[in-house]
This record gives sequence, structure tokens and C-alpha cells, in this order.
Amino acid sequence: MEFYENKQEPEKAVLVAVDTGEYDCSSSLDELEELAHTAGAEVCGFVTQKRDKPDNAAFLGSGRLEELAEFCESNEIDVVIVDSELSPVQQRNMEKAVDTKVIDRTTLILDIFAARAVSNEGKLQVELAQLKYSLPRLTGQGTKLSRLGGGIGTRGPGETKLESDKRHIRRRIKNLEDELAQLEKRRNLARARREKDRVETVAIVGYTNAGKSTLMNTLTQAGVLAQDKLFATLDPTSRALTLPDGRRIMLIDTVGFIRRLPHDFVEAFKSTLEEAASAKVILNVCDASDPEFKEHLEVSSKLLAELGCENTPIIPVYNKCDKPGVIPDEISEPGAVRISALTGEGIEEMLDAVSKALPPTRARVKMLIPYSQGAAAAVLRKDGTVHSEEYSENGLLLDITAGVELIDRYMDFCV
Ligand SMILES: Nc1nc2c(ncn2[C@@H]2O[C@H](COP(=O)(O)OP(=O)(O)OP(=O)(O)O)[C@@H](O)[C@H]2O)c(=O)[nH]1
Ligand SMILES: [Mg+2]
Repeated sequence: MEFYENKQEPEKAVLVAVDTGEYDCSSSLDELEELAHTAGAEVCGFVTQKRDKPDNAAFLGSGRLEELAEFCESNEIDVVIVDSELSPVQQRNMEKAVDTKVIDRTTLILDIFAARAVSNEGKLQVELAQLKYSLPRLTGQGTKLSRLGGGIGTRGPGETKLESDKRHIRRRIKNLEDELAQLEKRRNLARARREKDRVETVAIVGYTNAGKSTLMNTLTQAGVLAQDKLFATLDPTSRALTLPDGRRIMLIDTVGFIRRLPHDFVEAFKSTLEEAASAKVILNVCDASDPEFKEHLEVSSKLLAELGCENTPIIPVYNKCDKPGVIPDEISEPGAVRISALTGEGIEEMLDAVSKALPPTRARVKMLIPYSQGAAAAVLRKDGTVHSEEYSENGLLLDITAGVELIDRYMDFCV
């Protein structure tokens, strides 16, 4: 006799979209299918409808909704996944009409993140995003059944219960925000320390599944999980790396981007995203073998701009160039590099580009050193490259190239 049912069977899903012409509906659905796979669902069908905009009440028009209900019924569908963000009303009405669990794109993405989160911070961030998303959607019905007539175990919370639930969630949100603020403080300290030690950070960002973690591993043997799945990486990883020119940098691998990223997600992950965004150089990686790589690069660029990195050098990195079907001619952006994180092809050129994009470590300056500061003059002569020196009335006039650190130390003498 089996007492415990092993619930490993994938949930059967049907994907639903309204094609308003605002974006490429079919490629967005392809992506949603991949997301659904990643979340462990089996996609059994698609239902789309061309409309100017989704129906306010139930997302789809009534005819299509009926078809969807029939499809769900005859195929024993467990979940309907909608390729947009649903309003609470739309979600409720649709669920009622099709008598099946309905979730939207945001819920799906947040669900994947919840399964991926490993670090304490990652878990807190995901929970925060989920709670913020669900708060306005709490409406007094606990489960789908509670909406479909009563019975034992099908009643949702009453209004009083609902209010206390909401209060509870608000309190939890506040706690999560406090905890995250603490962690952010610690992160800022670490960043300040790196800045003091003059370790420059280089961030690897880009669309999900572009090969960021693979690149990180190739460069640093970091052993980061790289998978042919969306959002394999959630927690940022950083590793030291020595560039061919001898400079030490800190490389950060981050969570991937996706188009129409949930707003609550961006909010919750702000501090990790900002850390990547505050890097000295950003590698914007894309999968050049993906027919939509241009759009992917654009999604990332837009997000980076929102995070405030207009002035940071961003190097477009076309990855997976080892794959057949990658057309080099299509990739001709100035300053871009072509690589294969898998085979190592092009990596050296990429690192050279990073070196060039990093702020200089040496600079040429003129200094006037009072004759009383003989020791300073000696240090500068020893560690810098002196182009000329002249004994003036007020002191020694040096034209010197030196490390920025050394120059900082004697900033007072710069003229
Ligand atoms: N052929 C080929 N495959 C690659 C290359 N780089 C990465 N891949 C594959 O692409 C898939 C995704 O790689 P990841 O490194 O996990 O991608 P990611 O950008 O870190 O993805 P997320 O963390 O999910 O955002 C894996 O199956 C890799 O083996 C490459 O240069 N060539
Ligand atoms: Mg990754």
C-alpha cells in the first residue's frame, strides 16, 4: 500500500497570451514555454487571441475563454500560465471561468527564483518580491476552490482574517526590508574596502542563459553552476582575476535579465543589481546563436541604464560563437568582442578590451615639491618615471608618470 504519493509528475500547463502587437507574441511565448519547463511544467497547448488590449475583466474575450475552459477540462490541465501580468480581478475571473489554477508570467518567474535562491540574501530578496506582489492580490479567498462554492476545507479567510493576514504580511515586508538593508550595509563596506585596495570590479551581466556563469568559470575556475536553464544563477558570485597586463580585478557573475522583468523583482534585487551596475567595466553578454540576440542585448542595456550606468564602459560580448549558425557579419558593433566561453576562443581579446576600458592605473602629472620634503622627492623618483626635473625658486618641479596610488599620496604637491 502506498501512503505517500510522490508528487514528481510535472504539472500540465497551457500557455495563454493576448497579441496586442506591442511585442513579438510568438517569441515571447517560446520564452514562456522555456520558463514553464524550468519551473517543472509540461506545456500541453497554447491559446492566443488577437486584441487591441487584454479584456479588463477576464483577460481573454468570452469565446476564447470558453475554448480555454474546454481545453483544460479535456486535457486535465493543472495550470494556466498567462504571458502578462494579470490584475487581481483578471486572475480571479479567469480562474473562475476555466476552473483551473491561473498564474501569470511574474508569478512564474518569482516561483523559479524561489526555487533557485541559495544564499540568505537571495532568499530574502525573493520572499520580499513575492510578498509585495501578492499583497494587493489577497482578496479573501484562500484557494481556487473557495471561489467555487463551499464545503469543508474550501473556505477562504473572512474579512477579519484577511485584514490580519495583510497586517502580518506588511510586517513581514518591513522586516525583510530591514534585514536586506543590513546586508546592503555590509556589501557597501566590502565595496568600500575594495575601492580602498584599488581592486576594480568587472561585472558580467546579460540575458538569462547567455553563458555568463560559463564565462566566469572559464576565467576563474569558480565552479559556478552553469546550466541550460533559465535563471540558473540567482546569487552573485565574485572571484579575483589577474588580467594579462598584470592588474588584479574582481569579477562578478550575476542574475540574468529577461524582457519585461517583474517590477517587484527589480526593486527587491536592487542592491545586488546595483553592485553589478557600479562596476568599473561591464561585460554585456549575449548568446549570439539566439535569433533574438539583438533584442537581448537591448533589454540588458536598458536595464543597465535604469540602474544608472550611462557612464560606465559597457563591452558587448557575443558569446557561443563556436555554435553553427552564428553569422559574424551580423556582429559588427564597434568595441564588441566575439567569444566562446566554452572553447576559450576570443577570451584574450576580451580581456584586452577590459584592460583598455578600465581606468588608468598610471598617470602623468606635474608636481612642485618643497625643498623641505626631500624624502617625498626621493620616493617619487624611485617609484615613478621622471620625464624632467627643474630646481625652481619654490622647490623641485617634477614632470612624472607614476601609479595613481603614489600620486594620490602626494596629491598636495600636484600643480
Ligand atoms: N556552445 C556553447 N555553449 C555555451 C557557451 N557558453 C555557455 N554555453 C551553454 O549555455 C548554457 C547556459 O550557460 P550559463 O553559463 O549557465 O548561462 P548564464 O548566462 O549564467 O545563465 P543564467 O544564470 O541562467 O542567467 C549552458 O548549457 C552552457 O553550457 C559557448 O560559448 N558555447
Ligand atoms: Mg548563470
